Amino acid sequence: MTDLFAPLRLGAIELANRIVMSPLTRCRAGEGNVPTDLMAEYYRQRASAGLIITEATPICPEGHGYPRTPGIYTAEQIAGWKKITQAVHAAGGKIVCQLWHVGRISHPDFQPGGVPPVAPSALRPAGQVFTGREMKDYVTPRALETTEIPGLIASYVQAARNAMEAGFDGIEIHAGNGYLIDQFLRSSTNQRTDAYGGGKENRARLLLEILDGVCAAIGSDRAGVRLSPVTPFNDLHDEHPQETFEYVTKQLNRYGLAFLDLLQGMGGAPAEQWIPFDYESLRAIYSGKLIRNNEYNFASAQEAIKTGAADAIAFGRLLLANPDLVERFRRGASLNAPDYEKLYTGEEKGYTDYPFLSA
Ligand code: 8OZ
Repeated sequence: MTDLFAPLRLGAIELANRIVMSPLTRCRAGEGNVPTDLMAEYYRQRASAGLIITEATPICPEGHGYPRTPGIYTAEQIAGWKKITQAVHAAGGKIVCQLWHVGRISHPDFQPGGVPPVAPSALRPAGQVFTGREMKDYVTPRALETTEIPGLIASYVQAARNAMEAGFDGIEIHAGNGYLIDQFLRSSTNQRTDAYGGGKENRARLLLEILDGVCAAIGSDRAGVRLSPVTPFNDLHDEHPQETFEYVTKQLNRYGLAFLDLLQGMGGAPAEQWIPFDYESLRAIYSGKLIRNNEYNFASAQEAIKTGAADAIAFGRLLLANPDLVERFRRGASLNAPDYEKLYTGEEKGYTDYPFLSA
C-alpha cells in the first residue's frame, strides 16, 4: 500500500518519498542577496525529504520585499545556488527553486531607484513592512502598464533558466500568499480594466502566460505552481475563491505540470478559523500530482496519502525543526519544536543547529 515513504514521480523529478519540504523564508542570504554556505548546510541537512522546495526566491531586483532573501538573477546568486543544489544532490535529495515576486508587498527602500513597488492596481496594503532596520507603512504601489507584462513574464522565464543553470531539479511558481501573481488572481487587489483584470479568466491570465513561457523554456515536467486560495496574509481576498481557484486549477491541467502545491487554510490559524473552501473539489478537478500542505502531522499525512487525497504532503515547521523528519516519522520518534524567535534572524542558531536523532 502506498504511504508517505513510497517513492513518487513528479513529472521528470523522482522522489524517494512523499515528504516534501515547504518553502520557508529564513532571511539569511549574504551580501548581494547571494545564497551562502550556511544555507547549503541547512538544505543539505534536510535532503532526506523526498523534495525540497526552496525559500521564496526573487526573480528580479524589483521582486524583493524582505531583507536578505536570496535572488536568482545575478551570476553570483546562481553560483551560490549551485553549491546548494550540489550539496542536496550529493546527499541524495531533490530540490526545486520557488520563483517569487512580491509585487506591492515591498517598499521603496527595497526598490532600485527608491521608487514605489509594482502591483496589478494602485492599492496600498494595510500594515507594515520590515525594511531591515525598522518597520514602515506599506506605500501605494504603481499599477503595471499592460506593455510591461511581457517583460515581467520574461523575468520569470529567465529566472527559470537560471534555476536550471544552478542545477535545480525544477521550479515552483509562487502564485500564493498575497504576492504579485496572487495580487492578480484575487479580486480585491486586481481592479485592472485590461486583459489582466476583471473576471477570473483575465485575473488568471498572468499566471498562465508565465507558465506558457516557463514550460517552453525548461519543460512542464520540471515546473510546479503554489496556490493558497483563502489565505488573508498580505491583505487580500477573493470574492468567489471557489470559482476563481476551480477555474485556475482546470487551466493548469493543460500544462502537464510536475505538480500543484496547494497551501490550505490561513497560515498558523487553527483550522476552525479557516475561511471555508472545498479543497477536495480541486483534488477532483486537477489531473496531475498534488502536494497538500498546512497543519498535517504524521497520522493525518499518512491518511491523506493512503486515501489518495494527496500524492505528497509538504511540511514547513516540522522540517524546519527536524532535519531528519523522515527518519523520525519512520521510527515514531519525538519531534524538536521550532524556535520561532529565530525564524528570520540568528544565523546558524535555530537554523542549522536542530539536533538529529542519535543513531
Ligand atoms: C513569511 C515571511 C516572509 C515571506 C510566503 C514568502 O508566505 C513568504 C513569506 C512568509 O509565501
